Amino acid sequence: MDTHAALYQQGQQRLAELRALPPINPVSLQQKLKDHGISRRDFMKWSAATAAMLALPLPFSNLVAEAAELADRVPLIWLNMAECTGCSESLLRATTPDVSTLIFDYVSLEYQEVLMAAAGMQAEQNLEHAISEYHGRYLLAVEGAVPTANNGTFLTIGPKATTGMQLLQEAAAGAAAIIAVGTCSSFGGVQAAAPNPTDAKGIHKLLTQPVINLGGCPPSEVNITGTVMYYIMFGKLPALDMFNRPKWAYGARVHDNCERRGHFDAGEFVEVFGDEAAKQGYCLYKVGCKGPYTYNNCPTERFNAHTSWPVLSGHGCMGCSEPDFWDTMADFEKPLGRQLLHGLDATADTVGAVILGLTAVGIGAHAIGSLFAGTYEDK
Ligand code: FSX
Ligand code: SF4
Ligand code: F3S
Repeated sequence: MDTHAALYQQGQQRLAELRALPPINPVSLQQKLKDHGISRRDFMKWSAATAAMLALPLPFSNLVAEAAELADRVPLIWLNMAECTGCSESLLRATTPDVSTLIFDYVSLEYQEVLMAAAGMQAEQNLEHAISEYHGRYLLAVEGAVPTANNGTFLTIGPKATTGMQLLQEAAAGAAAIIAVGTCSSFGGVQAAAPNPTDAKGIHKLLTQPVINLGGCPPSEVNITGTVMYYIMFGKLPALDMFNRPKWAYGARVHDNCERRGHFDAGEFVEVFGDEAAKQGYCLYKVGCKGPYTYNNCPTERFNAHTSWPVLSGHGCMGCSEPDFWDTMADFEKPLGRQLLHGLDATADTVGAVILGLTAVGIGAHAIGSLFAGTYEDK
């Protein structure tokens, strides 16, 4: 049996198991869609687009649709550690709710500090209840890095001043799968930037279970929803890259799908922000774009209900989905070429050719990336 047929069968089996569980949400997804004026046709279009985004062939769109309808059978606990809440914002950014945001509204979101009405003791009780009631069944999403210095006391949460470290351990113990939402939770992010006074860490460094890392500061709402959908559909992790990021989202370089790539290849660069070249939409490499070293689907999926992404809005990619980007990708408005390609004395005018040359001899950006992000495996 080919792999897609086997995967389809796995999905069918998983969804049958979920269907046998009682619904947690009293209102069905169909009703919710109807209430928001989203037609069945739009929903099926969304299902087909989601299947395509997950690199699955068209027949899988039926599974996506069914998984969306069963999304409330998988309880979701979302913890906020040390971060700016941009990940939650990214998810909620759509001005008019589209299917992705509605599904998030529909999943059984048991605990989410930004969205829930409860506060104080009540919030804490909700969390304790969800952890014990759904032990072994819930999906755990964690946003933010975990400060570990001083026994974790740089971050305490709730009325009992539980440290982030403790809370993470307690919630992770009963989780069926764990998603690190954003670069902070995946790799430490801005909290872990040098000199990292609180010894902040990505959650995988504190856990023994596998963690799916969704790099991005913040990650797009499609990468968050797509990952949740994949888990609901198959009950397992998707194929992951060397930094445990889903390949369907982080498998290609920003640079390779960028709409300004033709200008890069033609040597047409913005020299300073606001110049004539900027007005023409030329390449932003010389003003610091890190797209050649960054893996993410921003150019194809974009943000804010697919409306825009950093390069389209006129600023270079900052490499925000890569480990340690605050330290390794800075200065954000200067090319990295000189530091990276030491010895080659690459001027910004020739660096395009140099990067292309390296690719041609088989040294891809992943290899370059791993030179300065190689600490990932050291726990
Ligand atoms: Fe902020 Fe999330 Fe950046 Fe971090 O995003 S957008 S600092 S990845 O944890 O809230
Ligand atoms: Fe696009 Fe940046 Fe690559 Fe230029 S360097 S083509 S702006 S990703
Ligand atoms: Fe981040 Fe670059 Fe995308 S800065 S949002 S990975 S374009």
